[in-house]
Amino acid sequence: MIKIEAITLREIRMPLVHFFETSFRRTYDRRILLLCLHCQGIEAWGECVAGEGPHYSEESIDTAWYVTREYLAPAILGKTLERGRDCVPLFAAVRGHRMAKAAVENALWHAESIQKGIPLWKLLGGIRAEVPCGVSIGIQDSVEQLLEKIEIELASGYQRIKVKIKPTWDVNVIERIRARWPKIVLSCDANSAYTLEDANHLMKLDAFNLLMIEQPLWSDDIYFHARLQKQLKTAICLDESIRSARDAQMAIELGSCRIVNIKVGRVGGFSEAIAVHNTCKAAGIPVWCGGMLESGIGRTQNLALSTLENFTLPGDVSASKRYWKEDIIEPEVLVSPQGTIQVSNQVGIGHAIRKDLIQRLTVREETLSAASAGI
Ligand code: OSB
Ligand code: MG
Repeated sequence: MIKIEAITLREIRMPLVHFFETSFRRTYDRRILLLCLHCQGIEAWGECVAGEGPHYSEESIDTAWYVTREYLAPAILGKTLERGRDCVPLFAAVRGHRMAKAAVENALWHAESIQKGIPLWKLLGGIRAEVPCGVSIGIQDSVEQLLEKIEIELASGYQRIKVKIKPTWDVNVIERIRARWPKIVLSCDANSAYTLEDANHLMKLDAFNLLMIEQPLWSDDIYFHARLQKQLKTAICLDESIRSARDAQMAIELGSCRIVNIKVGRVGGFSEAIAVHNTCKAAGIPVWCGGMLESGIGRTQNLALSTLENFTLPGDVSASKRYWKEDIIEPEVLVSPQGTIQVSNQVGIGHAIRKDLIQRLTVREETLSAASAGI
């Protein structure tokens, strides 16, 4: 039983070791919303993966703060839940805001794993303790810089390289990468930078033996991706478009993709992420775990999810040091020379949370209790 006595919201600021550029935005510093549940002596954590602004999705850390304070926290404060997933029906009256919901739900699963004295990954139903990893490399100022970065990541052992593309940084760039490394496992991610009118241009990518092309078209589209997949030899992987198991079912039935990227924040929490995983597994569609430049808390929760059976492709789960000079967990996430991460067998997320460091990084903090919520 988990009794939720109070919820602390806090915003931390963490500068990225290197800027990260997608087709929609370049980011230098992260503003991260962390959430801590206080449950009769248990402190359980969640990370909201919403961005600084509404660019990847409609949500931002400010909308998540608002929705959590006004709607999600009042729905659970003072209540006693048996399992983490029991919050889902309590949040049903709030439409969307999946990243906000996920932060709360994931913290509840963390609480449940601590209370049961087991690792979070086992509570989720994971079956492997070693997770294969890939990296996502943003758009750089020059192709030379990108090649240099790829060289470093390959030397670290990463099993798959994914590069971000956009209309002026695509076929030309992939061609250069393939000329240098004909055999590596390579994919690209457009973050919705194209339309169907670009189909002929995108078909040029078929020459480069890519593992997949991620989210080429509109972030809310499933139907037109099916039209594009019919023309492309390369597998399409959907990211932004898949917000639920029902979306995954639709995409699979229409033939919109052959691979699915699962981000636990994008689909609204661990229970929906498991449902997406199961839908894909039943249809023979492999999945992998996406990333959102998470701090150690979100990163270890992604790792826990990646231990489920159908996560057969290397995910965007990579070492803490690729993003942060100092991570907020201890030990930080480390990657083996074979490009894998060993998942901890300790209770909960399996890493200690550096509360002193979190406190120093905090720029805003608010604690909600049953009394403050007027319950
Ligand atoms: O589309 O996968 C994406 C980061 C921010 C927003 C969207 C995406 C990404 C990444 C980064 O690709 C993956 C990571 O955290 O390493
Ligand atoms: Mg993506």
